[in-house]
Amino acid sequence: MKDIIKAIETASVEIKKIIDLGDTSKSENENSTGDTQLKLDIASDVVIEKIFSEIPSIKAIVSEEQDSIVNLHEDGEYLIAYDPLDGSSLVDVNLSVGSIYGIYKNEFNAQNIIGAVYVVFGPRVEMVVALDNSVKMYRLYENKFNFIQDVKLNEKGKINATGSTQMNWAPFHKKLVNDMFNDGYYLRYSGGMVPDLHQILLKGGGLFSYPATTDKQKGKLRQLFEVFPFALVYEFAGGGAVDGFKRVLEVETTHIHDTTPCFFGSNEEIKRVLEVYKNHG
Ligand code: FBP
Repeated sequence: MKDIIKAIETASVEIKKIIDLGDTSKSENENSTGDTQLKLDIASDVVIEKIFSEIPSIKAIVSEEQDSIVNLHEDGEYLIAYDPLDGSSLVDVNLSVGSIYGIYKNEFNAQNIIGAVYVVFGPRVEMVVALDNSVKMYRLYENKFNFIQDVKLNEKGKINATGSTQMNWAPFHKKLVNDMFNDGYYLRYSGGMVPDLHQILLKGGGLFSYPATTDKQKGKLRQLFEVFPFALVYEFAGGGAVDGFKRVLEVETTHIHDTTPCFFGSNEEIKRVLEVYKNHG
């Protein structure tokens, strides 16, 4: 596992250079879910695949930017699903973005995720590693990631990060969100999943929601690359992650690019979501 974390550190130093110097324009290509790929997405993906291809313990990888699984080392122990540069469309407006990695064993599904790493490219570059029921944060300084702190969520927070298009919200979801604002929660939503979830983790708690909507019945965020890794981080940090009705780590995956509605937060907020949604199953 140490070689995988080291590989992610190396890739992140390279991706930081791509973000600083790279071309933020659109490429000619579309990924398998029909999104036009930015040149930054492709450049970051190439860096990660090259570095992972040299790690013997990695059996196979799958990228959000690619259609299918890439087999690397037959005797490898781990499978890695990753989003090379989540929220990449925010780079040209100089907002924070991130890379997300889910580390699986035997199969790409929620039951087999054993570790997660995400890297925030913001005013500072920070890496958060969730392994063995603990969550640790590191910060990049002079090409080296230094340990900063253990990350733990409080039982209840103050942040409300409300994803997706409000006009397509179910009335009961709109009520949930508004009731939280009326209870004094404050809005913090950049449109970048990585910095938005990082803020809630470091500010002690709250709720990030990307629900099912009338236009996206299965939500937007991808299970293997985005949702399951952050679910492991939030659970190991003492919070929770649900799809509205159950732990998101009980969601079944039938296709590598499946999406799911998702809610990440401290325990009080997760209970509140389950309470509201249970009557609307
Ligand atoms: P990409 O994987 O295509 O970057 O999309 C993911 C994302 O940008 C998340 O980072 C963010 O939370 C969400 O989509 C924003 O979606 P919306 O603009 O619909 O709220």
